[in-house]
Amino acid sequence: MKLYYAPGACSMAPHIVLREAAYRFELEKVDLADKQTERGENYLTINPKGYVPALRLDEGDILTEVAVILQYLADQKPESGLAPKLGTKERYHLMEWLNFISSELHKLFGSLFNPKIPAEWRENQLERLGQRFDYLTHQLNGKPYLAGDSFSVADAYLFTVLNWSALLKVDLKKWPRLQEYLTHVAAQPSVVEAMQAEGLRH
Ligand SMILES: N[C@@H](CCC(=O)N[C@@H](CS)C(=O)NCC(=O)O)C(=O)O
Repeated sequence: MKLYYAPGACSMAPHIVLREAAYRFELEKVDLADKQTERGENYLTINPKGYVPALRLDEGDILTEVAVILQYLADQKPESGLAPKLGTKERYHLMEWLNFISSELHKLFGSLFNPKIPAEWRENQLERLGQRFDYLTHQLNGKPYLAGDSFSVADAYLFTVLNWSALLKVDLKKWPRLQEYLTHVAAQPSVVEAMQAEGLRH
């Protein structure tokens, strides 16, 4: 298996899960500006959508979209306990979280990466993010993890996007539970290793 990634991007979520579930895998960095991989391949021939992550399966085909890759990885190793069994009510709740993180957090944060974002629009996006943070704070009250008592693929994804706060100058002071959650998940060995491998931490 090979994960195409960019340091600190949303591809870090499947990277964390690959480590958490003890997969054997390779990493290949992608330069998102010129769409070249570190081995000199045109990334558009691998993922014509041009964004990371992409996972090359051992059979050769390519899987994309964070929420789908995460579930694939969890389902191939059910013993890892990273997602409830397919078809169960708990699994639909996990999917609910993955969809929320993708459409309500990932994409809202994503717009803040654009250096051309007008100040007024940034304020609007921050206000909407704040509403999502209020909801998350409520949901994480008294719980160590997002979707149950143990770390799941939803935590790998939530950590990855919330971790952009510092970089994007999104102040989490109003949401101490989220800051606490970030600190707690950051200490997870799979997260430490993924961040080190991506050059984000010593
Ligand atoms: N819908 C995609 C979005 C992936 C995405 O937004 N990737 C970003 C990094 S976090 C990216 O590669 N952006 C570069 C680009 O779109 O050219 C998914 O869930 O995998």
